[in-house]
Amino acid sequence: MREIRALIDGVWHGRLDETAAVRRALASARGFHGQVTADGASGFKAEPGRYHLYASYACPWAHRTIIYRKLKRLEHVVGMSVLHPRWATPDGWRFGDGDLATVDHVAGRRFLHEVYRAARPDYTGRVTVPVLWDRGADTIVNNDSSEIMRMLNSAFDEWGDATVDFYPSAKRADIDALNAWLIPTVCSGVYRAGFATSQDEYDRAAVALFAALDELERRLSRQPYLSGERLTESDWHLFATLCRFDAVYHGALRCNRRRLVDYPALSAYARRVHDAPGVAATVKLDHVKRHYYDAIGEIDPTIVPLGPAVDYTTIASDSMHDGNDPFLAEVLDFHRGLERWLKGDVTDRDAALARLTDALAEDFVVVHPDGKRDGKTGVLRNFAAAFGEKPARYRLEIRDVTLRRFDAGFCLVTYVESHPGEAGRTRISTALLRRHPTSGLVEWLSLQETRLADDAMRHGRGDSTSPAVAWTPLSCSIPR
Ligand SMILES: N[C@@H](CCC(=O)N[C@@H](CS)C(=O)NCC(=O)O)C(=O)O
Repeated sequence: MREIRALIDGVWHGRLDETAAVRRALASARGFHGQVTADGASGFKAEPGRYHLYASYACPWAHRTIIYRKLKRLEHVVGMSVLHPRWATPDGWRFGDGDLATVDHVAGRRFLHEVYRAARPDYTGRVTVPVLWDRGADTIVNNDSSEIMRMLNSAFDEWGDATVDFYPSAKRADIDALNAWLIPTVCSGVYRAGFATSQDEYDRAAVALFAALDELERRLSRQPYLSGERLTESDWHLFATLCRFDAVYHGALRCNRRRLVDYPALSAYARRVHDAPGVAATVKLDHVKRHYYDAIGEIDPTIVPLGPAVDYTTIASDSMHDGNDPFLAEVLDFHRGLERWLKGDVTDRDAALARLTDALAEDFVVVHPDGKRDGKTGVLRNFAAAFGEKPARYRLEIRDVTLRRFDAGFCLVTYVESHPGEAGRTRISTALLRRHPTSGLVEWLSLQETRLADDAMRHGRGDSTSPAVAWTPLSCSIPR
């Protein structure tokens, strides 16, 4: 059974079995929902120096409030103490005084659960960040990030930047509607997937999460921000999730069908938001990684993740051949050399044969259209026999070349090869190659050739007139 940390009736439990009864007790926890307002009618009047934010750079919920404090220029109005990202200890969130945490600037407490108990001695609930503390009343005003964001957005405008408004009245209905879908599906969705306690629970959360990311990709390829031309509250909800996605959600929380970088519009959007003045300083991936990999013990190790769904044709950054690729030039050179050799267009027959024997370093099998197979010896014998068929004038054209590069140095090369004047000799060749990491030789791992009717190619139709001839595996160096 999973162990969690929580306060139950004011008693701190650093290692608590998450029984059904514990789940029920925590689900009914009320939390803190006081409101700071400019006029103080709520009992919490906005004043400089009175309120204090307890936050963590690791936590996306707290990150949103840190961004607001920064972008609304409230750093001198609302204080802040930073909790240490290592959280999966029996103490839960704790203060510190090193690189990754600060002391508790309000009361010098050591742990966040002490802050909660100071506010409500019989508190029941998880001890979470962010927390907005009232120094005047010595209590927690609020521990809900969405509500704290709204307060920071407008209650302190007398001292902060009143021109910055992430919840403009004209857009409120849109923002609320968007948040109602975005927060549970995406922002909490990564947690529902990551901390699922059954495969079914994980599958549902992860499928919904990636469907939502697909939808967001479509939306953000049409407009710069979620609500149109301007940054609004919903963007901060989304950004805090996206900037963690590839660093931790993809790996630690198994949200791995795709990475953020696999979504062109979403990743351009994340960079755009990140580049807004002040934001970059709030993104601290060292805190983020420390925190999530610390929590990994809470993740069910038996859950099988959805992904990765790697589409090798789309991750290639240089998928189309630009005409100057040295690797490709080497590959095509070899192909031309082989063809020349086949056609007997060489002066020293024995040297050419020796070079080819060297080149075809490992054994391989050629499967002919009729299903007959040839090993290396047979192929060389056929090649040698072909010497007698040397045409009057040897010509070879290679065109429509594409090169796709994959991870670990693998490349897929396709090209149309034709021999003008020789009917039935037009072929599409598809070769899987790589440069051997230690020998540096280009290895032909497999070659598949599909013969085409010459007139079909001339008319742009790539109809195959014969089954593929597959050579596999074929490993050889490229003769110079
Ligand atoms: N509803 C809260 C959720 C905050 C939250 O879940 N914070 C996490 C860190 S990312 C936390 O402090 N978890 C501690 C725990 O659950 O024990 C909010 O939006 O402010």
